Amino acid sequence: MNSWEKVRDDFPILKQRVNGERLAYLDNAATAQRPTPVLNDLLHFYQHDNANVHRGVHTLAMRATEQYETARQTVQHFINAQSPKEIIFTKGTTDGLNLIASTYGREHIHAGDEIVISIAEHHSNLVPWQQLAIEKHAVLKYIGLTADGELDLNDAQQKITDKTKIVAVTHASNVLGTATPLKEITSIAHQHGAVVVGDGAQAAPHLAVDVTDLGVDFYAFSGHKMMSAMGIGVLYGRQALLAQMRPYQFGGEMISTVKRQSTIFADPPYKFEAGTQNVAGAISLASAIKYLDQLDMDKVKQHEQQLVKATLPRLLAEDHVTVYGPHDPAKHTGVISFNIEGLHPHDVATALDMEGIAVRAGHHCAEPLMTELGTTATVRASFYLYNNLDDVDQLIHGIQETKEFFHVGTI
Ligand code: 7TS
Repeated sequence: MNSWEKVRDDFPILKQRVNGERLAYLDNAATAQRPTPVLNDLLHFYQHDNANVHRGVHTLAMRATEQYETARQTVQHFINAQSPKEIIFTKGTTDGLNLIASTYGREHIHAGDEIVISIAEHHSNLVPWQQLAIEKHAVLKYIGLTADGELDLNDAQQKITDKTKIVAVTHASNVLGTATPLKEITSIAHQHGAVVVGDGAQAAPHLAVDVTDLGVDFYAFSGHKMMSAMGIGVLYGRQALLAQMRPYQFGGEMISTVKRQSTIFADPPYKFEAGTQNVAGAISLASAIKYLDQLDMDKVKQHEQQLVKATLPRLLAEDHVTVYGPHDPAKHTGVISFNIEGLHPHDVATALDMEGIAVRAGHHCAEPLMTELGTTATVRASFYLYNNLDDVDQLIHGIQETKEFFHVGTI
């Protein structure tokens, strides 16, 4: 058994049968599964150390606080931030992006200013900027795609101008399976004095992220897509920017002193963490990061690459199947979107589910991208570190069975 097959043993959920078939879990872009060590760490926290953080001097409170703050450092090292003060725990990517739009965005965007995003954005990195633009009478501009479905750097050069105050782009698309040139975009944006927000929801779980090397000002991602509990995420922000920003929410734990008519806020990151936090979630995220670090992020990326290499040519060789995004496996993350001619993606996903294959169908919270691709929905298979060639075979076989069942191409 190779080491990746051993990894599968850490995921008992994968051992079940679904509709009488072996489970091929290929909906990792929506959420990943959790390995036993992460589940054990969660259980251990609740069984031994559960207490609220930063509030008590009793032993359990101190233990919980120490684990929470150690988790912050684990995240800091994982994305190579300069300080743990740059790591804000959030509910997830959506929460982090809304935080920036509501704080930095509200303060710095004025009438006539430009916000630049890409046409490939998930609604989480689109609607907050769109609504901010409406509120402030600013202009929302979209960077387009190349014919291959990659983010068009030439168009980015055109769209980002001296009027641009914020550039917010995804680091990897949840539909097209492309990683974007975030570092290059950051460099263009900085030449024009704009700040850059990276959406790392589909990148942080799958490739080594270095926020210092990327040069981004903000970077958001979700724990649940990288094997932690749900309801925990991270917003990285450069310390100098966080220090100037107003808080997102007000309440307990985010203050230094409160008087009847005024409040002095705590320093970052605490200024942005109002109320009781998801302590167990943060601990589980640190546990998931340890698990990923042991496997090595570059190897995780290579493993997913191998699976895409095994899948894409077979999918492209299928009659009546349209594949979206680049056809070159080397340009792919572990996400593949496709359609079968004449079939609604939901029917395809239901048929595949009968074969034990879990995929997602729909617009994937990227409706403007769907319009750009000339469709309303796609089927999406997305890999993670525990997937293997049996999953690939099962997917291809499932697609063939589905075509046969619906008589695709014969009527
Ligand atoms: N950004 C991208 C690129 C995403 O793929 C997602 C979630 C989000 C932001 C939002 O993350 P959340 O954890 O706050 O929900 N994407 C998907 C998906 O593709 N299918 O289900 C969720």
